Amino acid sequence: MFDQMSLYPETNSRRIALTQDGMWNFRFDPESIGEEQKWMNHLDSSISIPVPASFADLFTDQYSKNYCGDFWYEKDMFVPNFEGRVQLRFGSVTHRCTVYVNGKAVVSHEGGFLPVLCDVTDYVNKGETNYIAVRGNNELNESSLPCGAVKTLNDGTRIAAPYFDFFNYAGIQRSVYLVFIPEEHIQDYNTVISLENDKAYVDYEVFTNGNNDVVVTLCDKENNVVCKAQGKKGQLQVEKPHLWKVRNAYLYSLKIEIKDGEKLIDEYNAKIGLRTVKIDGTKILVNNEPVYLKGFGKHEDFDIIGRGFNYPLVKRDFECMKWTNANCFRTSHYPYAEEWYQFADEEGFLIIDEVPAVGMMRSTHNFAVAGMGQYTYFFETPTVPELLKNHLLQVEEMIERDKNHPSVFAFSLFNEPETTSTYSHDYFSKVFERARQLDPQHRPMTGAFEKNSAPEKCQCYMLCDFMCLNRYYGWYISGGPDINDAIDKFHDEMKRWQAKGLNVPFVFTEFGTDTLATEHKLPSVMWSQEYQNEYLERNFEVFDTYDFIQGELVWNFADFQTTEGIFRVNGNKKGVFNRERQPKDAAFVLKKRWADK
Ligand code: BDP
Repeated sequence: MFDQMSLYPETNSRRIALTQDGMWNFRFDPESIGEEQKWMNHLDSSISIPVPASFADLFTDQYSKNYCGDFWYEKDMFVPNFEGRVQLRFGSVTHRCTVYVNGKAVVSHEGGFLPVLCDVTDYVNKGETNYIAVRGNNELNESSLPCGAVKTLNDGTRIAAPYFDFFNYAGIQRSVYLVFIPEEHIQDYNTVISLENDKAYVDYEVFTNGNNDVVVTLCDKENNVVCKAQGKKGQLQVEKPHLWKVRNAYLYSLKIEIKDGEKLIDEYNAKIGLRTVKIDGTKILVNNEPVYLKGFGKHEDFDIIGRGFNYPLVKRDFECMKWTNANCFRTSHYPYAEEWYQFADEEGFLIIDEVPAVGMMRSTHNFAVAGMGQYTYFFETPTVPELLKNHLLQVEEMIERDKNHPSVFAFSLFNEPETTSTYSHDYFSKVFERARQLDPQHRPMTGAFEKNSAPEKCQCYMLCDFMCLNRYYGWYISGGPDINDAIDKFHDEMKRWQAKGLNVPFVFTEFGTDTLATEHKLPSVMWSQEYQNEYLERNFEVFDTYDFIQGELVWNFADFQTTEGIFRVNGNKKGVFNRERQPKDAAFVLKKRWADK
């Protein structure tokens, strides 16, 4: 339980959330002199920059785009003379930051994809303008998540060398709120749902920092009171519940109040969905009914704003996903802005929520090395204890933030690490153990494995409640005219998994081809739209052969930006949609298949 960490800011009769999005002042600090020169008191020679947004694609020069190091944001912020505690909440600052208020450091935070919360009550002057400064940093190393390195060019310029295949976007990429909450307040809550006969039970726990009583009220969509309970811990019973169903969601509102007799001390209004999730043999069950996962691995990625949060983009992405008849996506390769999960709750999408544990393989070309069977050591290096500390921290923060979303049905604790050594087993055992302790809903835990994690070699598959495989048979392995060989190899691997008799569901969390929306060719060639279609159809043949395969999430929903290199044509083009969210031909193939799958 983190004080307020998981509670999305809201305005109600006891709380006020004021957005601080807009233009902030900004400056790069390549020599890291800001701290010494007291930029937290005043930022000279700054420029205006929008929040939320990644800074990289706002500029027209190389240096700013690829900037790697410290950077500062600052803002004069009027703090009204409202009652209660004052907090500043950043949806995220990538990859790490220190927040200063009126020149004083309040909080430092590691990790670029989860909220940064600062209690600034003792630092602000209410009824006045206050000076807020943020020192950010976007360097990559092997003890932070995601993993990578910093490369220094001959002229001294430093650039990021990610061990992962997406652009190292950074900045204040999500919304910022100034929040007022009462002194005695709701800090957090847990809900656990169970179903029996025609009833749903919500076992809840509310955490507060005081001793007054808690009242919990569940209302339906029309705002009718369904049931009430009193106490910090208890159970709500719902007769004839409207279940939260996949692609047919129903959300109840859960009002949590702290009361001193009749006096209302604090209030928080959440949305919850009544649903259960379970793995039963090779089936994924939602409300005890089997679900086949159809959808995508995604990125938070768009032209100009980079990884910056943007409501219209969320809306468009959900509309496109719905149009393809999808029901699921993975937040590859990091937890997304909270608003994505709120939409998924409403739209009935399932989410595999992924921690930013990507790049845990010493290679900048994971995707290529993966096919070659080469050992890419990682977990025997001296930075591992520090990495593990960060990994556990991010798992904690992710589960704390997302644990009450009905859409989140599983947590993914890694993407494509080295998993063939006993070191990797020791490392991930600790990560899984911690994650299992933290999730009140006991959701399935998993991780996405690349091809080196073969059935005979992988030391980590046994940690997972269901298996997630990233496979590129017909792309990185035996592509183009060799596709028949690729499919033989694919069957061969699946038969070897089958022989292990794991009795768990297998989901393909990645498969796909780079495809240029401009290319058409008969017969098909790699990179043409025809090849993407053929590749998908051939992969489906394999999926449909084994009944333990219970899901297919295509890589990727849309084209996205990556580091430059000979493997990428202005980014990764494996999108089923292009970066502007218009369909390639493959989108129609999926729409047709998923209509009756
Ligand atoms: C996998 C990675 C993913 C890449 C993808 C690809 O998990 O991040 O973008 O392959 O090569 O290695 O397109």
